[in-house]
Amino acid sequence: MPWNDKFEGMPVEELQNFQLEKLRETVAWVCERVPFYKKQLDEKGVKAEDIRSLDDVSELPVTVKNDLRDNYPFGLCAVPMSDVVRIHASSGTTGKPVTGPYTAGDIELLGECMARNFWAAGVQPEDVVQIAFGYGLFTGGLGFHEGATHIKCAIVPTSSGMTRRQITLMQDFKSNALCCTPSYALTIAEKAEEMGVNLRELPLRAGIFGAEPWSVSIRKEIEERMGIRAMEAYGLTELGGPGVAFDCEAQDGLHINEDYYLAEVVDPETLKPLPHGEKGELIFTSLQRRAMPMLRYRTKDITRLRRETCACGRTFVKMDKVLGRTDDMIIISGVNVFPSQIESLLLDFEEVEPQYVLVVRKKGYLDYLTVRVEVKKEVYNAGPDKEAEIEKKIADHIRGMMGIGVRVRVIEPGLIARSEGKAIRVIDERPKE
Ligand code: DLL
Repeated sequence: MPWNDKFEGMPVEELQNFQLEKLRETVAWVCERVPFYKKQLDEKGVKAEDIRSLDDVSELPVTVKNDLRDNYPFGLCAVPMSDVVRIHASSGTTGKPVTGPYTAGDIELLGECMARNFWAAGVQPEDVVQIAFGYGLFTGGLGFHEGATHIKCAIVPTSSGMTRRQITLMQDFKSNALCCTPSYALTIAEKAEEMGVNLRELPLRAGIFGAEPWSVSIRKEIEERMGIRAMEAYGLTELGGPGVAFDCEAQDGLHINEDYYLAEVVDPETLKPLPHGEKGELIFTSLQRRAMPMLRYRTKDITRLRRETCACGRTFVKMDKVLGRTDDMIIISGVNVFPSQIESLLLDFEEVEPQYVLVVRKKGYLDYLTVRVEVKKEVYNAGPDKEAEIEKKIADHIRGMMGIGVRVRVIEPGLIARSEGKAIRVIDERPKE
């Protein structure tokens, strides 16, 4: 049974009527309160009452990260500061951070969405939940905290880092669930092995991981090493943090919290809506957020949507695991490549550790890719001939599966910096335009 059967199991038609009503409300809300949106809606000649069906969402203006930056910090805020109870932010790699203000109702919404995520992962009120996402401006730590609070779990708010202590607390407090980035989960697993702690023997049962792309192979690797089910969370600061979409027991795509978010997939070049099943850029309109609602926010994340009867009984539309981002796509010999595709091919080899970086360089108009991947200790110790053999095997496999030539360099285990939050998987040495 889902956490909130009324919405999670609502018949699709009823759900869509609900979305339509909330969409109109949101458009009216921002039109009255956010000059940036009023101007754009006026220019397009769209009013809330003109929206007759969900397809009409395509008449609304899109919002991009730069709009948030240009209006930093609170230009897109729809409520006075007296109604704001919390402000999160994401630093990103360039420019000003993106702000995420919340009303008390927005925080409640975040808690509800995250409770659904925990519940679907089998987390119960009597469970001890260790939250190793960063607490602070990042939405991960406190976002998960809200969800576990709704369920009334015993929360261990470790935040990220101090990996030895994470493991000791996991043993001492008998944590049943762990929440962190998938790359940090691997760091924890590795450290536990080093400490001689068998995580599989601990009461740890479930993990909820997210905030960065991870392949199905990494999921299996984590499940295997920790003896848990590895579930997923997806979200972004601009839409309120985690809690946008979550994994159910079927582990076959993430259910989007459709009572709170209206999802579209569009062609990233033309912005033309794409039918379900086709891959494109994911766009969200928030339906019930009040402090900083977003109309058609372009996530830059690439995925596809599926509306199907899920084994779990939830009716919410599903998105596939994020395949990559429009901005981390590399074009090698004319082929679009996402780091996550390479990741899953690397993990087809038993000899490698799940630690790699992709180095992208430019020569003329072409991008060149070098894959640096750690190998297991015994393989590394076997010497250069063995290394060369594996490098060739991996490069051949990538060529066979993706039709691109890459250079593979196997490296000593432990050489790649371990992640405590979002891992850096791509080093882009191409000149900036
Ligand atoms: O990462 C929110 C979050 C926290 C989600 C904890 C899940 C768990 P931002 O820092 O704003 O917010 O980064 C958002 O991270 O556009 C995706 O590119 C990526 N991302 C988030 N979740 C996933 C996921 C948080 N499950 C950006 N799979 C998004 C792949 C993800 N990418």
